[in-house]
Amino acid sequence: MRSDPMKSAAPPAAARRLAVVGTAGHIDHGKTALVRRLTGVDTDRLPEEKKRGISIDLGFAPLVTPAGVRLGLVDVPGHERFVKNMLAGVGGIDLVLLVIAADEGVMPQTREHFSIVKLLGVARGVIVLTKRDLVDDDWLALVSRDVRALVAGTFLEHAPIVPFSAVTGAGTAELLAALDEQLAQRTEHRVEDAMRLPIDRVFTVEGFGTVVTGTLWRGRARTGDVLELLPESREVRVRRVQVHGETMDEAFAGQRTALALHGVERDQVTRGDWLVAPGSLRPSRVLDVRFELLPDLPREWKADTRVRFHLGASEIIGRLSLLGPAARGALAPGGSALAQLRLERPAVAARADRFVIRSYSPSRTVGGGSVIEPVAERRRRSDVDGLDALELHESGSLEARLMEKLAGVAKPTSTEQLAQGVGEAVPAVTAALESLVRHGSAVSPTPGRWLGDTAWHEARDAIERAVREYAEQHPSRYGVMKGELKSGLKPTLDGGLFDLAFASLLADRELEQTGERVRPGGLPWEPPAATLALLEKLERLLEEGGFQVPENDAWQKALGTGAAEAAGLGFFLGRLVRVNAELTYTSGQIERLRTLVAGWFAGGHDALSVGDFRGLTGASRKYGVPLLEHCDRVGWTVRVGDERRNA
Ligand SMILES: Nc1nc2c(ncn2[C@@H]2O[C@H](COP(=O)(O)OP(=O)(O)OP(=O)(O)O)[C@@H](O)[C@H]2O)c(=O)[nH]1
Ligand SMILES: [Mg+2]
Repeated sequence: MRSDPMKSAAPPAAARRLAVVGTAGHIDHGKTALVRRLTGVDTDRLPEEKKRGISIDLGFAPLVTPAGVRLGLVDVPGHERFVKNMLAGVGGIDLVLLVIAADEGVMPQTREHFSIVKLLGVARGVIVLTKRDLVDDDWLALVSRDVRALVAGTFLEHAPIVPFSAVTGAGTAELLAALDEQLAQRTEHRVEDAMRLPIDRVFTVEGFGTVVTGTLWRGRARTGDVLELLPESREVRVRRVQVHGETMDEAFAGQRTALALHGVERDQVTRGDWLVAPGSLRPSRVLDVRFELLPDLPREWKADTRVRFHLGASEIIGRLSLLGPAARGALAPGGSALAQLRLERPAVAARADRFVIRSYSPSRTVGGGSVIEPVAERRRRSDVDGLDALELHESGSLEARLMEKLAGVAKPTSTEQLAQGVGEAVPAVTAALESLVRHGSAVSPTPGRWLGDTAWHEARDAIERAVREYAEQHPSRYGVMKGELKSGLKPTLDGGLFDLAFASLLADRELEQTGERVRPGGLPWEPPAATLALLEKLERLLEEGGFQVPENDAWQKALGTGAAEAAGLGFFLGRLVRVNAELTYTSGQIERLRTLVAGWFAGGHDALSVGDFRGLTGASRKYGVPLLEHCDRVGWTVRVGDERRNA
């Protein structure tokens, strides 16, 4: 069920004018006051927030910048106990407002929040020195210098620093201008990718049931869309889409989005769950990652440690085990290592997702990193096998990563499966695979399926070899039966791949097929003279007694070794005919039989009995019955009671 396409779809141009901006900074530094000054929205809505005068959970407010960019502002709490909530809000933001009170300067959560946005790979930001009204110019200059030192060598190195006062409004215009200037340089949202939204709030709305909100990370969400709720893997349908309280037909990546869902109860969803395009992501408790330890930690990091893993709006407890050389020692501050996360609950991750790691207790941010393999196999820490592949998967080109996925897979894999395996969108993966095919590294034996070049050639070689060997071992047979060939190769060759490789060998004339028999292409077939001689001898034996032929075991004994071979050749050449399990005739005898039967009916007879048949052919009942049944089978006669009629 899709909404009217004429009504929906703000063009992608409109989607380009969307962004999500998050605050960050120490408690009481004026984040909420700043958001209120810019938007008029008080994001401290909870009674406890009002009572204590601090933010506890996330707050949201819309803002249209002077340049017309529609922003969703996410206001985060600064208190060290609520960093967890802060983390749930900053995933997916385009820009950070690093808020530092001019009177207090850089404080512990200034550093921690700054570390978090760095670890999450937030690409741009504006530094706001709030409470400008409380300090003089000299002090402001001093604090500015401190801040420059803090951000030196980071993504905020050249970020504008805007002095601001929520009380007087000083700096508002400069702040908005700085926002627009920074947003103009940001990378575009992946509107066409598979939809993905981390859920940061869940509530119910009278008449609409369960509503979830989050920053739409990728893709679009439309009324009527069927989505998958993960990690539960529950199918849900979008009943209504809202952006900042306004009902829309469609929301795009880069928007704060509220979705009313059909198919799920309020208590079946929690912060940290995900909504994704069905089948696009798989939950897993085991992930392979690149882990980076913060440089300002006071001590080394142990190789196997209980941690809190933060991705999107989720916090999951688990163990982080360093892999490879680091597994035997510890990681020094500022270092990085391949690592495996083994979590208590499944995470929903994609390759290259950035995450944050906090120590279990006391909770503090210690590092983070990026996901390499979102659905990994458990491995022992000391196990170094496959670490090369993991490194390749981390930083290799898309082509190299695809080749790595194709290697060792003995049947064609779909584009979708490969895209999931390498964690990239289908169009990019298709293009890379096509380029691999052009360079001869991969093949597409059927549209939309792919195979490494090696596996493909191995499959073709295996078939060709089997056909050749059969032809050599059985020179008197035209070739191997196709079914026998396929089942013989089955243990090592996937049936679907056999069909594709077989068809391509026929098309290339590497093989020739006659009826069900297959032999090497371009190799003229000549049955061995000895077998032919034996066949002629058999034909003479069969014809000696008119229609009263010797039974199969009789002539087999008479001919000795090679009898079966000779008979097989006779059947293949059409010189012998099997009438029943005991009786074999030559094609000449069967031809004479046909002439006699046709003559009988042509002579004015209506019916042919077994007695008549004996008179006609001189064959006793023992031969007459099977021969007449043969006539029925091939359609020369029709049986009516005990008699035959002309067909
Ligand atoms: N004089 C002055 N006071 C300010 C300014 N901005 C905020 N304040 C005051 O500082 C206190 C804290 O402001 P908030 O905006 O709640 O601080 P916050 O950063 O949101 O705090 P948390 O969310 O708890 O981390 C409040 O009493 C504000 O009135 C400012 O620019 N000038
Ligand atoms: Mg606040």
